[in-house]
Amino acid sequence: MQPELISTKRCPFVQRSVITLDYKNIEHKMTFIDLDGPPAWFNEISPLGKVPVLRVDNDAAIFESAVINEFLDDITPGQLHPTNPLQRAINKSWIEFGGNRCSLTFRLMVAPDKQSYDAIVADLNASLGQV
Ligand SMILES: N[C@@H](CCC(=O)N[C@@H](CS)C(=O)NCC(=O)O)C(=O)O
Repeated sequence: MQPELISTKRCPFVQRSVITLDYKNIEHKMTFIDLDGPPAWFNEISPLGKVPVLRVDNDAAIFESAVINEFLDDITPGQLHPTNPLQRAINKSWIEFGGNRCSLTFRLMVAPDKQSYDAIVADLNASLGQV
């Protein structure tokens, strides 16, 4: 059975799981929900009430985009992570870094005013400098 990614439009965390699904050519179903009024079934499978959630075999649900991506990598050929433990750890460090930048991107979308928006843009630009 195809995995099902529970999503909302314009979520940077969902996007990184979609990138992994596409990169690894995994057939999947996308289900979009409204986070302002999520359906009851979503609250039952999502412990934090956040997207993305990956439903597998219509039964188990995995949350946290980085963990979803690691699972998708594990179940398909051609590993995205290096096998060398040190290189693998460095990879995971940058994944963590990326997740924090996803949070900034999300905060950008919900910034209450221009001043907050500009401060987040400055943070993001500084991050790109670090990369
Ligand atoms: N660390 C989580 C973050 C997911 C997240 O914050 N998603 C946002 C949408 S972009 C969300 O569902 N927010 C709903 C809420 O906080 O109630 C991940 O990587 O999946």
